[in-house]
Amino acid sequence: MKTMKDGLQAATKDALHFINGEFTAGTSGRSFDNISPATGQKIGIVHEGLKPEIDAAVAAARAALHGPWGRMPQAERSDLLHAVADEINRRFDEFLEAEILDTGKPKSLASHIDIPRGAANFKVFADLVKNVPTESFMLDTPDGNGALNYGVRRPKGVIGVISPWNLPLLLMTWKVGSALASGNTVIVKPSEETPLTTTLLGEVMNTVGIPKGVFNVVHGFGPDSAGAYLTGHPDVDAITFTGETRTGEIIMQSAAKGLRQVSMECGGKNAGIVFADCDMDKAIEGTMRSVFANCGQVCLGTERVYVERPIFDEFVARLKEGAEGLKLGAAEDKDTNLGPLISKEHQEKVLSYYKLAVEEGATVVTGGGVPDMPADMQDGAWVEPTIFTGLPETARVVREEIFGPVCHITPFDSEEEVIKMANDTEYGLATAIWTENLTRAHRVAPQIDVGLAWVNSWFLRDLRTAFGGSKQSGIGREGGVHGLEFYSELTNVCVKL
Ligand code: NAD
Ligand code: 6OD
Repeated sequence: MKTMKDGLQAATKDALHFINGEFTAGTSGRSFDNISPATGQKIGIVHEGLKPEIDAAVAAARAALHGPWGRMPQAERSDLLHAVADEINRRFDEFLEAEILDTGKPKSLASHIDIPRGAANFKVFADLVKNVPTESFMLDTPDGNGALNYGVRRPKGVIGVISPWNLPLLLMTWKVGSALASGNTVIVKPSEETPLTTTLLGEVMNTVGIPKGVFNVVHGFGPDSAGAYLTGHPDVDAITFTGETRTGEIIMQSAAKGLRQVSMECGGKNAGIVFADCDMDKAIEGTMRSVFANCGQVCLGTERVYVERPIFDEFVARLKEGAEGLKLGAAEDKDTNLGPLISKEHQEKVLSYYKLAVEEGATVVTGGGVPDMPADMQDGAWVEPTIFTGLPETARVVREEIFGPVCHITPFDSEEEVIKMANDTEYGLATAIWTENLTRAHRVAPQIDVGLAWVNSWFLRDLRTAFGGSKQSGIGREGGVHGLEFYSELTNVCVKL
């Protein structure tokens, strides 16, 4: 395993685009610095792609659809995707190091979630695509002979993938795995904050023999940069996006031209619901993770916690104790369980909410500021894990997505009241319900207007199931057969007998 020092040296190599199987700096002549969120130091440069790079990537992806990839039998394609997963696992330490450099997240987290899921996302969809049937119907006809209808799935074509920075490899491969398994070709525009693992994946694609042009990467920003050129490109057949709701709205406008389909996985302001009949140890452990994991930068994370009044004080005291026990520090330190935020800009945003909470009248149970860090990390994007209480449901801190290691805890008195409070949001991504009364769990879960409802767990993922959100948390579902539906065109063949 390389040390962080070696890694820093290695990462000073440029993050290049990957177009038609070749690494290239492109022709824009533009680049920007890749900054470590843990130290504030430059760790490399990233080449910025503009229209020419997107045009080249789209042309390569289109050509690949008509080349060996398009002609390949499904089983062979699935085997290649298994090989991609195996190669990610073989180069596990390199992916881990790249992800840690870009995000500063604890190694313990990235090695258990980000990198293994990066590999699993290829295996699951490679297997699934071989086992999902399509519909068929016999139709009566006046002559009595009937007609046979059956569905045939075809790749949708060239897919634009726009991914965020919080779980860079995991969220990008979540889309790419499903898209490639369905026979499409892709152009990925990873977040400008986290270019490294997506770039490394280009090497993996070449090593295992994925044909040129099937997987392309163009780096850059959103507006007036690679992101906007990709989503506005007329030869991109569909766009899959994960990121902020406001960005999703802009991308939908681009996609409207030419009626191109979108899949949107966007923001959340998720409620945790803790009933007095919960197993308190489980509820605290789960809520600690759902609030603070990945420094709170998880779309599924809990930012609003509702606790039934008889256990409110005990719950708040125990969550406070947990938050104060978190260890912020270097990614490779095995005791570290909280990393930095992704950037100084995001730090400013989170700190502005910490300030706003106080202005809105919150009680600061713990945190609320910038922690004291060792000298080499003082320029990093660190914030304290934070808990607030005492705000009304109308407070901005209770309504707006913060995306940091922070929650607000509110007491409730009845099931009916908490369902109403949980649903009083413009978002609808996820909830986590804590109760030992499973009848209650089955009754409450479907009444929360979200795409994902966990009971006595959080972020427990079966990749065969539907993933996505309602209201402003997204459009559509990916995962399992739902992903295959988005990434395929279904032709109904009607044969008159
Ligand atoms: P973001 O919307 O700022 O950026 C996401 C991606 O969109 C980046 O690659 C960015 O460069 C690109 N982009 C920005 N403007 C664009 C434009 N005009 N055209 C094309 N591309 C553009 O989001 P972020 O800050 O990277 O991620 C955090 C957000 O993502 C949070 O709101 C979080 O809830 C959400 N998120 C949702 C899910 C989910 O599955 N629902 C998962 C992870 C993150
Ligand atoms: O687990 C997944 O497949 C997934 N899309 C997780 C999203 C996490 C959001 O930050």
